[in-house]
Amino acid sequence: MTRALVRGVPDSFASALSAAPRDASSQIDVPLARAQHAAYRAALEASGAEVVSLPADERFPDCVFVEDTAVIVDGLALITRPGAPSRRGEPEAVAAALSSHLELAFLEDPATLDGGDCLRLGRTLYIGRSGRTNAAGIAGAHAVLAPRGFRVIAVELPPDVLHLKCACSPLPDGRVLLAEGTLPAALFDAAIVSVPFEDRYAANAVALGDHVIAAAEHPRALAALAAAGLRVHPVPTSEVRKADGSLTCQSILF
Ligand code: CIR
Repeated sequence: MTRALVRGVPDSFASALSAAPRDASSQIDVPLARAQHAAYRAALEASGAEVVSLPADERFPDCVFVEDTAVIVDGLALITRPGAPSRRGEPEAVAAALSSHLELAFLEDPATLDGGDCLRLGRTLYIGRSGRTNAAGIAGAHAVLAPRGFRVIAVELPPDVLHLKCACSPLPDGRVLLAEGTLPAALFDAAIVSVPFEDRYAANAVALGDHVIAAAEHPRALAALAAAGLRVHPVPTSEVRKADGSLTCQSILF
């Protein structure tokens, strides 16, 4: 059974990072964020995952976004060094939780890498070079993964894209969910399920077997996923979105 590691929403989530300055309309409602996180956890369970929960840590406003702290491949957790300095302490508790299940590998300064920049397709790991993931981070991931038979492909991201998986995410059977007008489909050696550019936020979805957890606010994307033969679990995302987060970033599947 797939396990999904999640982490609670701290009170300090109200001051989570976001690229745009927070104004009156983008204040985070923490109780609502917690309710949406509960819906997310329920969707993981309905998709067949066993949910493993770590407590929130008030020192880290962004700690709910666990995906950025570890990349899982074949029994190994590559513990990251997140690109945002305020997030550097987040991996410690995640590494401790994963250590009883997986072998651990680590990245060293000056490498930075966020899990949200990593998309695995078969034996290939696509890694976005972004404001958070630098060339040393990609080289560090390559050094760990190449001996295990993985190919690493670096993808240059436009400055307005936070993470690679803001534009695309892996689906079952090797397909890729991709927002039109973001990255070239030819980048991936895979069948593509497209969402319109206007719904690009919904190109970030969590695939588990033939289930997919997707943003409830994007009915066209939900319809595209259903038409692709997937069992769709819509989850509300208004509060994580105010912190530049989405759905894959709230869990680590292992
Ligand atoms: C950040 O800026 O780091 C968080 N506020 C959002 C991280 C989202 N992570 C992800 O999409 N993998």
